Amino acid sequence: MPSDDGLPLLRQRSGGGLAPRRWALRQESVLSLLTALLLLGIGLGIWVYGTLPTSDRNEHPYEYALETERIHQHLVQFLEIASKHNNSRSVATGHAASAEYVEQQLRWHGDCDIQRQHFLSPVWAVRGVPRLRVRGPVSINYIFETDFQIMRYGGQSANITDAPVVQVAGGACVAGEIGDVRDKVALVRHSGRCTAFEAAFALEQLGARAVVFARPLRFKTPSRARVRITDWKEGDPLMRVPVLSVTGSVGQLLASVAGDGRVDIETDTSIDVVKTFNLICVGRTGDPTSTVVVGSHLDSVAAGPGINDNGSGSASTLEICLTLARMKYRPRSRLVFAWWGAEEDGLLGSRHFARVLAKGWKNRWTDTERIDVRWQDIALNLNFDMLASPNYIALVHNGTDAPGRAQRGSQRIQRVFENYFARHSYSYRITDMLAGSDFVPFIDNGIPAGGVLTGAGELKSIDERRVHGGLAYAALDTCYHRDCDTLLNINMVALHRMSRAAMHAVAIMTGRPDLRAFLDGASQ
Ligand SMILES: *[C@@H]1O[C@H](CO)[C@@H](O)[C@H](O)[C@H]1NC(C)=O
Ligand SMILES: *[C@@H]1O[C@H](CO)[C@@H](O)[C@H](O)[C@H]1NC(C)=O
Ligand SMILES: *[C@@H]1O[C@H](CO)[C@@H](O)[C@H](O)[C@H]1NC(C)=O
Ligand SMILES: CC(=O)N[C@H]1CO[C@H](CO)[C@@H](O)[C@@H]1O
Ligand SMILES: [Zn+2]
Repeated sequence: MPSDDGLPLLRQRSGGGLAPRRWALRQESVLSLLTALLLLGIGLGIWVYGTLPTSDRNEHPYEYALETERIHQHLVQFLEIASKHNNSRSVATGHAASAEYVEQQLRWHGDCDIQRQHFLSPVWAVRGVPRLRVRGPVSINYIFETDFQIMRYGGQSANITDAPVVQVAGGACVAGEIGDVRDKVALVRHSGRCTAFEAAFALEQLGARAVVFARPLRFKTPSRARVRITDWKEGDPLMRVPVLSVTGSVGQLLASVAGDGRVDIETDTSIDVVKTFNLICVGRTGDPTSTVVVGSHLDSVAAGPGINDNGSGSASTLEICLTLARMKYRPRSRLVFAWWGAEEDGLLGSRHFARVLAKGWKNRWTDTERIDVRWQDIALNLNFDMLASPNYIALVHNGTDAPGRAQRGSQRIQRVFENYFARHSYSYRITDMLAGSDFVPFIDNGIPAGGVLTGAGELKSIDERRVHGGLAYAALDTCYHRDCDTLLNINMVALHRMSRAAMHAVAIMTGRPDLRAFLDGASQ
């Protein structure tokens, strides 16, 4: 992989992306060949330098017009906003201020109509260290995070003392089989055919004071899985009683005392339902029946400012929008830019968008808010989440993962990104497109999607390091979902390459006269 491709030298944090050169030739036997190659190489180099970059630049003017430094400036603003909101841009903290900044930029320099789409989002927080204690001949205080966890969205604060434990038969999935749990702590050891939320909620309805899920013995740690309806919406229930997860061995002990053993559970948590919104900017030109939705999420997790995750995606989306406006771009297909809210709480913003547009669902704001997009008019979705992980790998979503009607078009989108990386001789890898970001509601509702990203908490292997450079045995983003996800966590080379990949796809897709036919595979 070339380490110098004519890019301005940007601040690079950890060497991500610079691959070691591998010398495969044995010098002594091929000296003359080398000389010939060298001359050829110089010739080629002059030719490439003289012609390719300029023609490539002429063929892809929008891609080259995108300035990484401007994206960085938006990130500086996001960080400033986070610092004024308890170091976070989550739904409960700096999200609204981030959206106001984006809106202001769009008003001043954009070429689209700004619309807000409001929805409710549950916000969950653990405010103090919880306690779990078994009373018996020998009392045991269990250790938080080692022996037990509070599952996410697992209830309001509670102070339960000396409550009997009862083990629930089956997976707590069939009300008739559950038995008497009223005023008891329900222990569930065998997960059944329903989700953790369905089991926990059924137990709460039957009067349980708390629910404890024991993990199978092979797991050494308790779980922080979510006990909430995945695509929660206004009106749906949330857990009120505490829901804990314990390791298999703690579960075994609790089961052995069930019947006469008693426990204390103390939690200091909160679930609040807050109003948040998606920020949508609907383009003024281009064919509305062939709309391209370019999205990224604007919120961060509560734990940190989210400058890579996912500020890098939303800042890039913003700058793509502003750059196209500056260049007076006239797309053939209409462009709609979206900054989703509440992604970190389970893609709630993009799910809300799909629910309202695809399914005609109404919440109490639907009638007063105008969103000028019809679901059947959306040709595709491009999603840009994390684009600047310090130890990055350029990742392209695998279109074949998209189900049913969305698959063919998603494969086409994947190819467009691959063409960009191949043209620049940048290394990249295909990654799945199953879960984890805002493309999900699109592919699940028949709309092709795709996108690029640079990786999160997963470790880079030695083989990947050989191909993609950077550090082996280190996370692609060590600061993923942590308070150190700040400007220092931004790899400028990654940001440069990935944001231009994004711009490339936006320009190629909205520049085609036959976008729908192209996505159907009918046209090349
Ligand atoms: C600020 O964040 C810290 C750490 O996440 C948390 O403990 C604290 O309660 C937060 N304060 C406010 C006012 O939200
Ligand atoms: C919980 O209840 C116990 C016993 O009633 C009490 O000693 C303890 O202070 C309570 N804890 C909280 C946080 O209220
Ligand atoms: C893409 O996904 C399909 C199935 O979803 C899988 O068979 C294929 O191997 C994947 N491709 C790559 C390059 O990972
Ligand atoms: C690319 C990537 O890792 N994006 C992350 C953005 O935030 C969501 C929600 O926490 C993660 O699941 C995604 O993985
Ligand atoms: Zn995240």
